Amino acid sequence: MASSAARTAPTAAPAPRAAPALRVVAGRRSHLVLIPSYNSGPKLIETVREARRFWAPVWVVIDGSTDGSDAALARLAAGDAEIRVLTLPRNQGKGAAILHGLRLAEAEGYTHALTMDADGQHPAALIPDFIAASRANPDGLILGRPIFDASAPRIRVLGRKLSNWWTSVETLWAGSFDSLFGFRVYPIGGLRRVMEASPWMRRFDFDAEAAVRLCWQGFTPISLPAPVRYFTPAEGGVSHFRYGRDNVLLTWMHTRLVLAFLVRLPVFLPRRFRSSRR
Ligand SMILES: Nc1nc2c(ncn2[C@@H]2O[C@H](COP(=O)(O)OP(=O)(O)OP(=O)(O)O)[C@@H](O)[C@H]2O)c(=O)[nH]1
Ligand SMILES: [Mg+2]
Repeated sequence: MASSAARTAPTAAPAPRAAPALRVVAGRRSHLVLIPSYNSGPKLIETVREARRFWAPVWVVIDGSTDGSDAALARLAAGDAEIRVLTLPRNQGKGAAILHGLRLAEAEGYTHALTMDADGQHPAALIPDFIAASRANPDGLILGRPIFDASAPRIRVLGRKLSNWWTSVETLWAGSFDSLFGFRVYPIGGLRRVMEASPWMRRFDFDAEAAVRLCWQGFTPISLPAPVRYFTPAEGGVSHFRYGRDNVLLTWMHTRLVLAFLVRLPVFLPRRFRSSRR
């Protein structure tokens, strides 16, 4: 495996203010893996087992699941003190599930969370590399850049190119990162504050808006490649993406981000020029 430093490509963000200085306290646990799950089927157990091979602790937020996947997980967690299951009684959305986990993690002293999806699409073997990159850059936002194989639906790959173009504009080309990929390491306090200041970012609009708003706050986006797989239903693949509903949500998200960006442009532009001259 190549070293994380070799893959790390920091880029300057148009920050309205300096990023809050984060310190990773030696000897204390700083990073956890956080998995939001809504009706993920048998892939949930596989995902959690894989994540545990590479990290401890692993927390799962069951987001009002009704498919019974939480029962099998409870059995797995009963035999492993490093797995914690948090349960939301009704479905609230991916962003809301992550926020729930972040608040508890912060209360227990964690500074960073690696988020990954529960459907087996993300490469658990890269957890240590991503966390190493985060430890080397505590004010960084470590963003997976998906490497698709032939299993990826073409329309989804094209759709995210459009979303990526918008996030590039909204961050004044601060970094070429993927706006929608959920395999990331977030600074917990920064993300919690950004989310608590917004009534949005609770559902499928979470990933892109979180990255853009953290860049605006001065966190440096660092993009690392990560292979992604799409499983067929026969292989246990589950997706809750709905083309109509979720594209409307994404369009509205970029509309409000562009409006907020335009308001902040007088602050961003000078900073962007200063950082590109360095
Ligand atoms: N869509 C969705 N996902 C949720 C929700 N709550 C938690 N999640 C989790 O968020 C992650 C992403 O959901 P997916 O439906 O796979 O969305 P996606 O990965 O962007 O879409 P695909 O590329 O089609 O897989 C999974 O781990 C879900 O279990 C929710 O209410 N809706
Ligand atoms: Mg998925």
